[in-house]
Amino acid sequence: MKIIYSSKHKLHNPAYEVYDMQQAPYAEVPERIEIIAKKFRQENAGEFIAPKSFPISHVEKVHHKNYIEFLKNKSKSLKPTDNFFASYFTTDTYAPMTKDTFVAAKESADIALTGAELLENGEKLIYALCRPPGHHSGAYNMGGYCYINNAAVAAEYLSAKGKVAILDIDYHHGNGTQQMFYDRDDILYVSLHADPREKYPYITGFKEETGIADGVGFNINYPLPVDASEILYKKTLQQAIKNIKKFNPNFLVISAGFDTYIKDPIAAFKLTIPFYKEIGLQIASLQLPTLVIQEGGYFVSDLGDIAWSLVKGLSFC
Ligand code: Q9C
Ligand code: ZN
Repeated sequence: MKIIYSSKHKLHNPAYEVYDMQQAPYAEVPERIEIIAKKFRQENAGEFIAPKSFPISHVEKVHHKNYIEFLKNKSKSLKPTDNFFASYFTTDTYAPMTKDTFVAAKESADIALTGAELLENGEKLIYALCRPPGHHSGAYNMGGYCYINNAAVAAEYLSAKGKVAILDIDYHHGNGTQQMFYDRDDILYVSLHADPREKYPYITGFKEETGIADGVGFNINYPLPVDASEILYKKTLQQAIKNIKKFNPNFLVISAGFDTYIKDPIAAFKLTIPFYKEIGLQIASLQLPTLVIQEGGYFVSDLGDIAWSLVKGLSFC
């Protein structure tokens, strides 16, 4: 396994989010990535590689240019202590902008692209330590701690070389990723997540959302009860894996969120640390070149152990 990492994510460290009309501590903290990186170093999980800088055109294949320019110019214009909530180009109050938000988000996308390029060149398993996360960011919006959709940027890059399946195992539906590829038959999006009637992002993630035009049948949502058990999760994942196999992709991108963990402070699934190895084993059974993109996960002290458990399963091919 190769691990793509940069310390630049630390530059993005918002002071607070707004929840229920009040300032609340920002859950998406820099320590999230540092604790996973530390665990991977301790376990000698693989070679650490710094990201290459890719042209912004790769990002603008899935995001609208006007949105990316706004993100870049507005970020730069802020004062070092600003925690700015945009009133457009955003879906919610969980993605404040700071002076270095664009710098960190672009670096996060470069981490994903560096991983995608290595996969293209024959690498079998890459772990992209992306932060900020991406799957709630759509063609022209930030939201839910996300600014640039790293998994989508990587999938778009890989789609030039073959068919791509995206498996999203974050607790929340990846509304941004779904939107970007909703009319495409060369990129399959499959997601397991909490019922959107009760949990963020609330308005997408229903099983009736199967794609439009050429994309019909290439978007598969598995909404689950907000407190889903390991047994139900395992059964549902088996269905998801079966559908990915049927699609017969050349590459697999995993949107790996660890907010499905039993102790996660903002979620309620019941998954335990050893269960992530089971998830990894099921994914590995596909025997595909696999790019893991870090998404959510907020019980910070256990994120290293969760990631390592997943990797132990993934490496078993
Ligand atoms: N007070 C990701 O996992 N809801 N984003 C926060 C908690 C926003 C999650 C409410 C959830 C966004 C990448
Ligand atoms: Zn999430």
